Amino acid sequence: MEQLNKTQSQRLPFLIGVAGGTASGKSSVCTKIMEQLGQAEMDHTQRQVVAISQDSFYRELTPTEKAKAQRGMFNFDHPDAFNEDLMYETLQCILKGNKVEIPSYNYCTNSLDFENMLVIYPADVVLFEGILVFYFPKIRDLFHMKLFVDTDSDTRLARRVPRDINERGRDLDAVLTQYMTFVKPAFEEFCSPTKKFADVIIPRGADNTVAIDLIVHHIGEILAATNNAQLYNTIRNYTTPSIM
Ligand code: UZR
Ligand code: MG
Repeated sequence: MEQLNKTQSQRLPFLIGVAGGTASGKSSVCTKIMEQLGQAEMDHTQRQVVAISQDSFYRELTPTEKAKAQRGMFNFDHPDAFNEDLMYETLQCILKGNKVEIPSYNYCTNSLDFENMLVIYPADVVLFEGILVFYFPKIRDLFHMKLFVDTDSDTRLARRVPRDINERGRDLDAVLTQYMTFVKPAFEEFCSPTKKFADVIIPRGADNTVAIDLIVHHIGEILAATNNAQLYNTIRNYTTPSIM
């Protein structure tokens, strides 16, 4: 992680947490928010809004755990599967306006991919999405706004099955066994209770265009205020003679 110069480090972001069960549409909600703000096609270094996934903070598994994961016997839906400290430190760093690098996650190998690091440039709005982003109190307290994507369990399972088979290299039996053994019980124990911490609950996820429009409108106002403040500072620095 790198310290940036003063101008960049003054860009202190508004941090939004996006939680919800597996396949509830968290990433899609983030993508829609970014698209509607005209951010999706923008160059990464220029973006005012960025999205990060909690998947980048799975902790590295021991060889025994890796073997379990290959057999679908490792619980990736449990809070212990995550590196809480790294998640906290990284968000702190982002909140201070610094550039950070985080690994991507490879679902086929169940491991972090340090070869393909994601560079997160300072932005005005940072979306952090994942099943358990509101679970850890220390991390929960960092968010300025908390969204919970609330999609029916059967809809989520119907989405999760083809996704795991097509994108994450699993077979049907393994997907269903893992769902019944780990995903569903962990959702009920750890994820669903965090809904009460949300400021806004989005029923039906990314299909809920009205909720997304409202959120986008609110973020748009934050961005406008930030842009105005930056413009004001630039003008003030330009017109105020420096006193030595
Ligand atoms: P989303 N997950 C995997 O399937 N494999 C991994 O290596 C790491 C995570 C799953 C995890 C969880 N559970 O339900 C899901 N399992 O990713 C969270 N089993 O991702 O929020 O995109 O559904
Ligand atoms: Mg996801």
